[in-house]
Amino acid sequence: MKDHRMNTLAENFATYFGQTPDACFAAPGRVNLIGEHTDYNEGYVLPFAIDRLAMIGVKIHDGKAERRLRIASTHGGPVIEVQLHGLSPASVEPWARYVAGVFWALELRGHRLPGADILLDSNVPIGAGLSSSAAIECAVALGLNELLELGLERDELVLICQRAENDFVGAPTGILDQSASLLSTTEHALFLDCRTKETEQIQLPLAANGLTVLVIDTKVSHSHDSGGYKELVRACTQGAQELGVVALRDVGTNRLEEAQRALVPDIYRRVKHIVTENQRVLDTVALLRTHGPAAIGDLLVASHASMRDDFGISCDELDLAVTTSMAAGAIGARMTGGGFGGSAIALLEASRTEEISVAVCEAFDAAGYLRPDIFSVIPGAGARRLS
Ligand code: GAF
Repeated sequence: MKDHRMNTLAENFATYFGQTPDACFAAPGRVNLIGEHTDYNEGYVLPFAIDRLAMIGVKIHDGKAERRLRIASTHGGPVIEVQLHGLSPASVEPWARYVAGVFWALELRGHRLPGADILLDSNVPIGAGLSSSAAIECAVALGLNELLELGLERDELVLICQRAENDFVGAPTGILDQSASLLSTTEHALFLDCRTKETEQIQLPLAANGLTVLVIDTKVSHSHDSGGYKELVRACTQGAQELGVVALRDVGTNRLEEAQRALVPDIYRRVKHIVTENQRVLDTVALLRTHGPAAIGDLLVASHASMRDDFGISCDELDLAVTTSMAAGAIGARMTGGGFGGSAIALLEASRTEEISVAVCEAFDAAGYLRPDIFSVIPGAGARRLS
C-alpha cells in the first residue's frame, strides 16, 4: 500500500513538475492516548504515531537558480508558487503554509535554502484532531534536513515545525503533535516531558493483548488558529501567573484546594484539568509498565470527563462517541487532540470492533449527527525517508 502510494506520488510529481523527485518522505498523524493541553503548560503527554501518513515528493532546485518554492497537492488545486525571499503567510494559501512555514522557520534559524518543488499527498484526515498539519510540517522538515544535509537532530526539527505552526500558520500550539510525528516508534507510545524534552518509549502491545484503538472521527471540524485554543492558552497562563509558578506543570494535585481559593471559578477549572491530567499521564505510564494497556481504561474515561467538565473542549458528538462506546463494552474512551470537534478514541478488545462501531454509528444516526468515520489504528513508526 505504502509502495503503491509512493509510486503514485512519484508519478504525480512528474505530471505536476515535469521531472522526478529527488526523494519521498512520510510523516504520520497521531492520536494522543492521554495528556491533553498539557504540552504548552510544560507538562506530560503520551501520544502515538498512527498508520496515516502525509507523504511528500521533493526536488531541490539548483542552488544558483531563483529561490522559488512550488507546492502542489494531490488533493487538487493549482500549483502554488512563492519566492523564498520575503516569504510571508499572506503570500501563501492557508493549506500550503504548513509547507512554506517550515522553509520560513529554517531560514529564520539561519539556513539559507534553495528553491524546491514539493508535492503533498496525505491520508491523515483534515480537521479530525489527528494532527494532519504537523504531519505535513514534519515530512517537509525531515526531507529538507536530509536532502540539504542541514545536520539537525529530530528534537530540533520538532521546534522548527512548532515555530512554523506558531508564527507562520498562527496557531499557538505546543510540541505534542510534532514530537509524536518525528519521535514515535512502532508499538510504543511516546512519553514526553514537555519541559525537559526528555522522552521515553513506552511499550503499547495492543495486538499482543487482543486489543485495538478505534478512532471515531465525528466530522465536527476544528482549527487551532481560531479563538478557542488561544483562549485556553491565555487562561492557563493567567492561572500560572496568579499561582506564582512558571507553568501549571509546577502545580501538583496537592495544591488544588489552594488554587480553588485563589482563582476565579473559570480559571480554576482550566487549571484543575491541567493539574489532574498531568497526574493521569504519570498514572497511565505506571499502569502500562506494570499491568499493560487493558488497565488504563478508567484513566481515559476520567480524562474525557475532565476535558468535558473542567476544560470545556468537548462537544455533544464527542461525548456521544465516548458514552456509546463505553456502554457497548469499550475498556476506555476519550476525545483526543485539541478538542472543539475532531476525534474520540476507544480502547477495546479487537473482537468487539464491529459491535462497538455499529453501536456508535446507530447512536449518531439516532441523534441526527453526521455518520462518523471509524477506523482502527496501530502505534506506528515516526517520520521517515521512503526512497
Ligand atoms: C493540538 C495542539 F497542536 C497540541 O500542541 C496540543 O496542545 C493538543 O492540541 C492538545 O493536547 O493538537
